[in-house]
Amino acid sequence: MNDPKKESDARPHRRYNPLGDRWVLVSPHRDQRPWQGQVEPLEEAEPAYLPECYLCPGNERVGGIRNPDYRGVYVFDNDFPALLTDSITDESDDPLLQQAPVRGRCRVVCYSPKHNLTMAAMTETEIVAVVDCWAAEVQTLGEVYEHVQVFENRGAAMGCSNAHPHGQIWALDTQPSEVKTESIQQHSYWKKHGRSLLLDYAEREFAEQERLVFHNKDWLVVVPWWATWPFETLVLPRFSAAHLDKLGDTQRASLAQALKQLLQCYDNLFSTPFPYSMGWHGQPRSERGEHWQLHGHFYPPLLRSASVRKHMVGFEMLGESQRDLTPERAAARLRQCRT
Ligand code: H2U
Ligand code: ZN
Repeated sequence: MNDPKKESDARPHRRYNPLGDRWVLVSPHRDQRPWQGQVEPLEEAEPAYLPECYLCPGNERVGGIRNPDYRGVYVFDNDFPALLTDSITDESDDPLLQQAPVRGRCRVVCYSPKHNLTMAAMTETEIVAVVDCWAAEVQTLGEVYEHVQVFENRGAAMGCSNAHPHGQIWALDTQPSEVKTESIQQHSYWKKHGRSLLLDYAEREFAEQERLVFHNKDWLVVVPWWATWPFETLVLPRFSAAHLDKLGDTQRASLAQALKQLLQCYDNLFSTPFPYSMGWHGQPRSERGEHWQLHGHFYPPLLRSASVRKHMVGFEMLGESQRDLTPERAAARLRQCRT
């Protein structure tokens, strides 16, 4: 009989994402196709303090508020929040033109006062301070809001407006679509198997090894079986954890180590500050039971060099996501970039 792993390294197939309930088309035979399209601009080195940066200490933001002379992590209310504590009152369940109110709060987190620092270059102690800030925000906002989305857009390729190391937190009184799907999927897996989908998945990936990028005693970083972005990764706790605020001190320290290692691999891969969108999914406020497991998603757009990115267009907009490079090969390439 053919070895299915060998076949999936050379022939088209689809893989299922049980967390997101969707399929991805994998076309490994197409990995070497030529590229003559758009190239991404290279990012230029910047100084540790930039007078015109609205996130640097002591500078005035666009709305007129001045940042304090902060020395560590600094978090503030977004001056241009996508969500307000106020929403519409004319809710409608019209089957065609449905609308619903939404209330929330948006925050901005500066990881460091140094404009040109990246998380990969921060010390593990400095990264723990960022994790502590995320955890504190998840805890306070999670007492009021259904879902707290911690995320970061890094690099111009991901539409990030500013190189200063920072992320965002949007808290809202409902589960956004991606989170709702993950709630449903994790709950139905729990009902069927009496176990956590992502704890089972973490065990499976650790046993198989081939999609593993980094691991320590608490965390795994894998290119998931169902990855859609070329070098997408999933950060998985190897223990049961509902959300960031539930992590103990040693788990935060080992997470800082995992994040630093991953981000170094990313930056080394194409010898460029790797752009990405990343974010944490944890248990929403109203979810009960043990099905929900904390995890981090990294979605980087680069495909084959610092200047060539993947575009999710054509068949991907009209059919489903598609990739050429297999997750196994992507993981092997990231592993080779470890320092
Ligand atoms: P991104 O670079 O990830 O888009 O984040 C920048 C955020 O900072 C963005 O949400 C906010 C923007 O609304 N911002 C302020 O809150 N104050 C400012 O003075 C400028 C930008
Ligand atoms: Zn700055």
